[in-house]
Amino acid sequence: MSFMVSPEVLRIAEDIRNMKIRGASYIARSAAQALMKEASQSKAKNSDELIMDLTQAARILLHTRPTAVSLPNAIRYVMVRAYQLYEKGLLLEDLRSEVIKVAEKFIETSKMAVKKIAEYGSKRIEDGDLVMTHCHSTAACAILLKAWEEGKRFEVISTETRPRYQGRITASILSRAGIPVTLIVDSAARFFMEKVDKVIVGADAVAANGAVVNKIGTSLIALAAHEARVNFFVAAETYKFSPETMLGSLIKIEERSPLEVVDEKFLTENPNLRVLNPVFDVTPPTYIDIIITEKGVIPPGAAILVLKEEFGWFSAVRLPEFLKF
Ligand code: RUB
Repeated sequence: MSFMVSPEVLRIAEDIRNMKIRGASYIARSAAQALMKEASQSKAKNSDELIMDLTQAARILLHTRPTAVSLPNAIRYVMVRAYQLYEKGLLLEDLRSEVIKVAEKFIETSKMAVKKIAEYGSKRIEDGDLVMTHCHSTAACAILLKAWEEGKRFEVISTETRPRYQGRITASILSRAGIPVTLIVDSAARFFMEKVDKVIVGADAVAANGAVVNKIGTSLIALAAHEARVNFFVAAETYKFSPETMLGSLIKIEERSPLEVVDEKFLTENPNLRVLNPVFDVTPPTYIDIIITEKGVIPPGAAILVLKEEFGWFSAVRLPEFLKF
């Protein structure tokens, strides 16, 4: 029996955990890539051992970060097919190469989805717009970059996104492309909202009722946008929709170390102080105008239909045991 996952899988899992690999779509593609590495590098002597090695790799990857639904969905995409092929009786080398193909297909589909979202989303950007965004979403950035490439002229406000400052990544990417960008502290979002024409953010997860889970602070920005009657758009590939929420599961909100917020010295000097660091929040569907997916633009209320099309009504109960948290 082999049951030793490849060092590449452990490295990718660690990079997801410590956020060297971050952002829901990059996390999903990296997980698929890790399974691909496992398939190609596993020392399994037969297909039984290979499927066990893949399962172990999948389990390690699943427990790296809890909120981005793209991660279990990417793993489900590869592993459900891997199990089907294994049960069909594929021999070791055939199973190996088929799993590699499936993982490659997921990565390709994910990249295409972002392209499509950029196409659909850029149509919503108009000349003269002031667009606010939060955190760093490759899908939201792709929309803005596409619109700029198409010749639309607009400005962007990017929140810095405490405590990890992913907003600086957004500001840097967009401004390097020539887009005028203003970087603001997160708490200034409402101050600027009256001048904003639309908000575009990404998503880590979309629930069956159309609620969107994204970087902490997103729901406050949505609230401010709602108050100011500013459109609030979400850019999300369909593999960020959570089938588990069809059966009432709640999406787990990741809590990270207080040391991302304050330093060790501050904690030692204030021993009675508690610092909490939830890194995502839930924006209710009532504050969301549209969700831009690669299949088209939908109102949040149609999230359940996307889930039904992707996974079927009873998908969650059919999940393989190892994918259940
Ligand atoms: C990133 C974040 C992004 C979504 C969407 O959080 O909240 O808005 O993941 O990103 P973190 P994308 O930095 O904690 O991973 O559109 O690139 O999938």
